[in-house]
Amino acid sequence: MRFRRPTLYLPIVALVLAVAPTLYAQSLEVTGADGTSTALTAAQISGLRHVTINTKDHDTPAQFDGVPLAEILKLAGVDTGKMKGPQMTQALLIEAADGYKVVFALAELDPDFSDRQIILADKRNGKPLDDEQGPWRIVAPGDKRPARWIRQVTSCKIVALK
Ligand SMILES: Nc1nc2c(c(=O)[nH]1)N[C@H]1C(S)=C(S)[C@@H](COP(=O)(O)O)O[C@H]1N2
Ligand SMILES: [Mo]
Repeated sequence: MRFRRPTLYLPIVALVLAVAPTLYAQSLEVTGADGTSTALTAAQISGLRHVTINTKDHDTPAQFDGVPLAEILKLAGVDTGKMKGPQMTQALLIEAADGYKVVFALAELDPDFSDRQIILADKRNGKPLDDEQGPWRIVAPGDKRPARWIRQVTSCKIVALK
């Protein structure tokens, strides 16, 4: 009999069940203006173009690494660099695991419109973000208050004003 020793395989089953929700949570849903969604894994996100920002986290100097939101827009099908018309009333709605939400106007995120750096950060001072903040957090140093520095980001979606 193959499964005659539960003491051997039960701990393995328990471990897989314990870890599965965490693995599942570690994907980021990106949705375009047409409603098409893609789930990006942590590995896919770490493969995207990253930048490093030296800023302050509250009053403490901190370095963040992350993906410019312009890259996320491209994945959502936005042709950055040629935005006009309807895109001037579109925004990126970013949602977190606790239900917190923020928006950035698309024009805030396109390097042709703005020199602001706004990133989906995955590292703080060289280390992956902890569970309270990560795996992804928005870092937007140009905001004087950090209310849009949304922690535990789960999805990014293009939305339009009607
Ligand atoms: N997911 C999530 N992110 C969030 C919030 C929140 O309630 N949920 N609060 C925001 C507000 S109002 C502030 S001031 C900062 C606080 O950042 P801190 O937790 O690093 O101090 O987080 C922002 N990011
Ligand atoms: Mo806040």
